[in-house]
Amino acid sequence: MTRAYVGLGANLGDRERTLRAAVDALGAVDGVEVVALSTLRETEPVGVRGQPRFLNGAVELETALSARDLLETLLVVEERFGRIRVSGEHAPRTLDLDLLLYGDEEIDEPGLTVPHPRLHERAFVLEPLAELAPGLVVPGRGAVEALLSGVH
Ligand code: GSY
Repeated sequence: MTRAYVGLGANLGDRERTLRAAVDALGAVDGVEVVALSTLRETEPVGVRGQPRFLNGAVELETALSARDLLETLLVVEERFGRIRVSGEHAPRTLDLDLLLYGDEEIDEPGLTVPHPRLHERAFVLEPLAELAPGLVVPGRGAVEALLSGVH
């Protein structure tokens, strides 16, 4: 079993309802157990202009799935909740599930980069991670609190 962390985001529709339903859907998958859900917080859009505010959080999982199978599961759940990948990665989204961490592994394969490549520079990801796992070390980057102090 591997401890994994998934980033949650939404800026369209009933954001809280969608995020909570997505977490329930993840917990219903064979080989995935939801350990904890962070606070869901409203955040200003980062790196995109003219978009609605996001609701962001993170979920801590214990999983028997490989990182690749977990990623595929996230994509299936995103699609189930209406994520349509049309206008590139900067379009508003009903649901965004990002694989942030998979144990202490560093993976760099086509379509699968763990830790998530922008995790260390995003407060909207680091804050819920620090809430779930104080003292967590992001492989290759360092302690989550230190990363967080660098983005504030
Ligand atoms: O990568 C996630 C999508 N995203 C977000 C987000 O989830 N929250 C905030 N606050 N800004 C964002 N910009 C992008 S792109």
